[in-house]
Amino acid sequence: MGDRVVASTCRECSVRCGSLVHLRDGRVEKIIGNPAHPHSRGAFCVKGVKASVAAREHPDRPLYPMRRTGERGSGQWERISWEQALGEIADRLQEVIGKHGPLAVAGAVSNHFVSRGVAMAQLLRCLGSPNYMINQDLCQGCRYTAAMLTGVGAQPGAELEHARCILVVGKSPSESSVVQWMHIKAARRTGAKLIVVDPRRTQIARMAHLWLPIRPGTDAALALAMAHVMIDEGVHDRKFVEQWCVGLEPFSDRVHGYTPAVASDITGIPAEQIVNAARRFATDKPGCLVLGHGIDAQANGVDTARAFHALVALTGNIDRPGANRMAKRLPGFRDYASVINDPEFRLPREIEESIIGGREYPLWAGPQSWAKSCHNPSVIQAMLTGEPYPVRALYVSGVNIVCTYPGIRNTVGALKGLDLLAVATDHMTPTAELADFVLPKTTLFEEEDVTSDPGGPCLSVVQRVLPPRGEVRCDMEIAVGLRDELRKRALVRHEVLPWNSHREFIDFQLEDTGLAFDDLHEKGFHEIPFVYEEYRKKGFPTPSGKIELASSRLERAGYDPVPNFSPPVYAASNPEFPLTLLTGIRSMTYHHSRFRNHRWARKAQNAPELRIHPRTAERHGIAEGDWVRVETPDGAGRVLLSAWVTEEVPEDIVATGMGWWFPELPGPDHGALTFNVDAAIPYGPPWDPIAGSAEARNCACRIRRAEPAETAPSLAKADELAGR
Ligand SMILES: Nc1nc2c(c(=O)[nH]1)N[C@H]1C(S)=C(S)[C@@H](COP(=O)(O)OP(=O)(O)OC[C@H]3O[C@@H](n4cnc5c(=O)[nH]c(N)nc54)[C@H](O)[C@@H]3O)O[C@H]1N2
Ligand SMILES: Nc1nc2c(c(=O)[nH]1)N[C@H]1C(S)=C(S)[C@@H](COP(=O)(O)OP(=O)(O)OC[C@H]3O[C@@H](n4cnc5c(=O)[nH]c(N)nc54)[C@H](O)[C@@H]3O)O[C@H]1N2
Ligand code: SF4
Ligand SMILES: [Mo]
Repeated sequence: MGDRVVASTCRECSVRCGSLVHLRDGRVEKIIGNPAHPHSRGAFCVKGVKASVAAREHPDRPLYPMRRTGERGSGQWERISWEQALGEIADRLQEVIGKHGPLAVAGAVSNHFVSRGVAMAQLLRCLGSPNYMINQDLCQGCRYTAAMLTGVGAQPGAELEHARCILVVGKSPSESSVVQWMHIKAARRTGAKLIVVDPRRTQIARMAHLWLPIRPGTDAALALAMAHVMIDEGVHDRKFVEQWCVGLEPFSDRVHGYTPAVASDITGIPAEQIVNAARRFATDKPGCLVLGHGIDAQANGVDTARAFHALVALTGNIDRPGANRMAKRLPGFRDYASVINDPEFRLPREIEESIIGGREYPLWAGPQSWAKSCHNPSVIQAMLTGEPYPVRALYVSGVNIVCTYPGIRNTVGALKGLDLLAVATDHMTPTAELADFVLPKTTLFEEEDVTSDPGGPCLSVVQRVLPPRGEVRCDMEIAVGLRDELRKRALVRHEVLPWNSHREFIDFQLEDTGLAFDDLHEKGFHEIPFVYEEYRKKGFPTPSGKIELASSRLERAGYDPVPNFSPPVYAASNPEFPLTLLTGIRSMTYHHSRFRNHRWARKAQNAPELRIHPRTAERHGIAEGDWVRVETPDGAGRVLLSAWVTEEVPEDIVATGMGWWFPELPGPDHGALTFNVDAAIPYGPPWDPIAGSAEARNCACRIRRAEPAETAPSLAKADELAGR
């Protein structure tokens, strides 16, 4: 491969920026943003520049399949061939299925917006198991489920630039999305009004015309009160609502009780600011709503998102220039989610109904659901208790569940007790350390892929620019290899993984578009013309074809069809735990648990932070950089974090990131049990009644200064281990 520049897509995070990969002498010389890319338009971040190169070249990268030789988690491995690894995994699956049936085999993957999600779902479906876990219950699951129910599946996209008013709720784009951040700054420069709802004074909050510092977990009350003002003052878009919405009457009845004064008591935001925000969003048009992860992964997450969707509906801010865009697809293109939902690739209904969580969360896990994946916390319980039925084998790919699921002790306990744990990964994570088999995976430069990008809208292409190192394989090819071994043992009961390579899968995705993969290589993307107001022809994707302010699907499933507020768990005041802990603040150099083994990232941030107000710090005798023990009411809930004294958080809130582990600390957990906030947070109930999400973002806590941890993380030691 000579010197050249390849147009590709960065996939180190879900933003998926178009990239230009500069190759010289068989190496990646540099990687930059692609200004021509319709979605990202040149935006790029430090992870895109550094992480893909570091991940490919990492000295500790697993390059060959490995079998555990010592106790589980002892870190003793031997190299084996792919044939041995896949054959032995298939043998162990055969034993588990023989004893407990196919439902006892589960999978874990990050989500089904990546090709590994399809590979995982279809591999398990081959066996007759619907039980694969995605981490969307911790991510965008509440927002997606809400979108399925309301019909407002709308993304802000590039329309942000043309918006006159932008309402940003629980989103910190300066930390989490370079693309949205770029568009919002551009809109702000041309005079767009910016309203930000966040308990934290984030960078975007500092830029806002109106910052509403809300009590965590109370956003539904704010949205319902804003709707109250709009309807009460008649500033909503009557024509749009009459033509395109159903359920205005019951919705109006519901918001009647949510006066600005009532919502002010709940949210802590002055009533006049709520009125102001509502008037602005209803009259400074067009407007865009940006809903972030700050309102998701909460026990009232779906209703919160639905309440905000109602504001988009009431203002008619949808699929118009400068408003929220409905996702557009290239006709004929098969994206990952459409494959998972295609009857041709699904399991018989009675099997889909037996999924763990299907009965409790039919709109999340059952055949009618958005996710069609199982209820993760219940799967962890099933591994531990055998209820509702045993789960004895787990195949994990592209997710580090020990470090990113709440309740780390439970996860570790559950994994340790399994009959089989196989983990496919590109680096040794605390999850992989507990495996019986580790399967080495490709990194970005070694893979190819094509995805549909609603933000663009466009197809984005990932190109293979370097040969894979060692014997690494991509997800689809691992799944295909395993399928073949299972077939030899007559374990493939459903032929729903028909491809034999990733390229075959890509060809299948493009088959009905008239495009060939090779045609897309030059530009690295394929733009789709954006058509506004398509709902006039197609309607909205709900049973009524309209935006449902009262959801017919919820009503049929026996739920309250109209969104409502319910108080967050931490608010049940417990004087022993007077502070609220916010988790999951994004860090520019990390992607959740990833890059903790990369020097460039550790140099930027070397310890998990606890953001704490100066007066709170003083009251507790805590100074900048001190280790702080954070304890939560959950029995096992405690963690050590490093004080970062800042006025960005109010006095009664402390805030932190997520995902920490340290390669230099002893395995298998590598410090995750001590330093990762998910060790302090339970994955247990209460769960969102619709999506089953646990309250992973906000939690009651208390803090005290701790002595320096004996096993403190050390960059020098990490270097030493990595042989630098
Ligand atoms: N650099 C980097 N970028 C990332 C990621 C990463 O790991 N690193 N992860 C990616 C992924 S998968 C995701 S899901 C996104 C998440 O990114 P975002 O959607 O931006 O969400 P967060 O950063 O988790 O939280 C956003 C804000 O919500 C606030 N918040 C917390 N609780 C509440 C609440 O109850 N109400 C309101 N209104 N606000 C609240 C927090 O203070 C925070 O400022 O980032 C993506 N981008
Ligand atoms: N307390 C708390 N917990 C949270 C959150 C929070 O805010 N608070 N946020 C939640 C959110 S939003 C999310 S999305 C999850 C994230 O949870 P995870 O998905 O576990 O996050 P990562 O650490 O990014 O990725 C895990 C693994 O995926 C693999 N991987 C990553 N990229 C690729 C790839 O391109 N190809 C392949 N083959 N493998 C890859 C790597 O092996 C990596 O170790 O965590 C959730 N957990
Ligand atoms: S934001 Fe950064 S890591 Fe995410 S896709 Fe863009 S360049 Fe890659
Ligand atoms: Mo996420």
